[in-house]
Amino acid sequence: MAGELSVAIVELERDKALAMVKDRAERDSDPIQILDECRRGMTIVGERFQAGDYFLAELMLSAEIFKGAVSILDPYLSKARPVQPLGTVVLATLKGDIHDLGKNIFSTLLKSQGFDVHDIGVDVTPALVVDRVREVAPDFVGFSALITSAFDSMKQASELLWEAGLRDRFKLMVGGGVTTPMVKDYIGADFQTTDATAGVDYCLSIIGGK
Ligand code: B12
Repeated sequence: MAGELSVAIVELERDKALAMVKDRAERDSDPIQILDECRRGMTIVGERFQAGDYFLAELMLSAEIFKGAVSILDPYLSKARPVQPLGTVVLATLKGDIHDLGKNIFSTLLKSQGFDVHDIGVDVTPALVVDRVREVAPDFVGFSALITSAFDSMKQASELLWEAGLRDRFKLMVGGGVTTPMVKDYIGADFQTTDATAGVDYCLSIIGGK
């Protein structure tokens, strides 16, 4: 059953939802649990959209509420971060896709575990990915996808990274609601998931094995 916070997000009660997030965070509740309740609300909003009960305007409003919640929680999640980063991650949503809620959750969870995250945003060109990877020299690169038409941009980025001689220096991850093991193979990634926690566990396991 959805909690009070999830319901406030589903009902698009922005002020109420954000006040609840702030209040719970200040009262020392586990920020990851609060984030998870917000995510559950977003899942229900997605279901209503798919059923035709909600339209784009409602989706956009819920996305704004979610972003507000993440920015309130970010300092609480960072409290536990170690001084020396565990590893470096470059994240992007590729050309043709502007969805970023899942990417932002993954970024927040990675930061809470002590990773240094370079988020280059949405609708990112493959060439920009190559530039940032060359500049940052990350341990991991993560692509987030919610639109099937972004698969080709991800594949192109992966190919350009090989051509630039950079691809064997990091693990390539792909995540987001529309991704599958077949998409992973198509773009030549090392790991695929639709669960941000599994992505964090993967990064921890690779860093732990180094
Ligand atoms: C919210 C939403 C929007 C919001 C996006 C707000 C934002 N800032 O992101 C808005 C309203 C802007 C929007 C716009 C559009 N949308 Co939209 N949208 C959705 C919706 C309802 C939810 C997506 C979401 O945020 N889910 C919640 C997040 C938390 O889940 P997630 O991304 O999977 O992330 C989790 C994991 O996958 C993981 N993860 C995510 N990324 C990564 C990356 C790595 C590396 C790792 C390890 C893990 C990881 O972490 C998260 C937590 O576990 C979906 C429907 C659905 N049920 O999925 C449609 C959906 C994705 N949209 C869709 C469409 C078509 C559009 C539009 C084209 C609509 C239009 N006609 O204009 C435009 C997009 C334009 C574009 N070029 O991108 C379609 C895509 C169809 C397809 N297969 O291509 C969907 C599936 C709806 C549908 N059934 O038709 N949308």
